[in-house]
Amino acid sequence: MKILSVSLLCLGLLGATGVSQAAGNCTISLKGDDAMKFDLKTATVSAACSSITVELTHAGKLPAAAMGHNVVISATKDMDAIARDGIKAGVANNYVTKGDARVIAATTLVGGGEKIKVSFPGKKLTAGGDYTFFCSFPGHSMLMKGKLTVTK
Ligand SMILES: [Cu+2]
Repeated sequence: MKILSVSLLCLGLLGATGVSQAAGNCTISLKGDDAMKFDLKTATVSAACSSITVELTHAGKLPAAAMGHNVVISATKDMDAIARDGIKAGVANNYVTKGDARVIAATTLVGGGEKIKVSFPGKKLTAGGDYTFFCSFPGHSMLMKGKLTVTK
């Protein structure tokens, strides 16, 4: 009987930890560099967050004109078209078409040594949906992308 109650307690603790992690994942923190890479291939956030913050740090030295980075979040199926249209929108628009309804969130462009962040409501995401974060600087989304997992 004693063993049973100890196991139940352990299960209870594990359950509580899982829940608090899901509710706590309201930040996506990414680092970009001069080698056209993000430090993460995956990130997880909760659709229950009233606000999700996307943070980007450019840890490199190159200026935004040569090696600028941003973070765009969209449904995975929309990524290629958003990136293509973003090239037309140009650097003045941070390589994101103004008012593009397919874009769930996007930071502005940063160069080496700079940081940027943007926030959006968690309700713009659906738990279990297929989402991607990527950089829309011309050519970068080939390498600079990752899977965004959305929990409840
Ligand atoms: Cu980039």
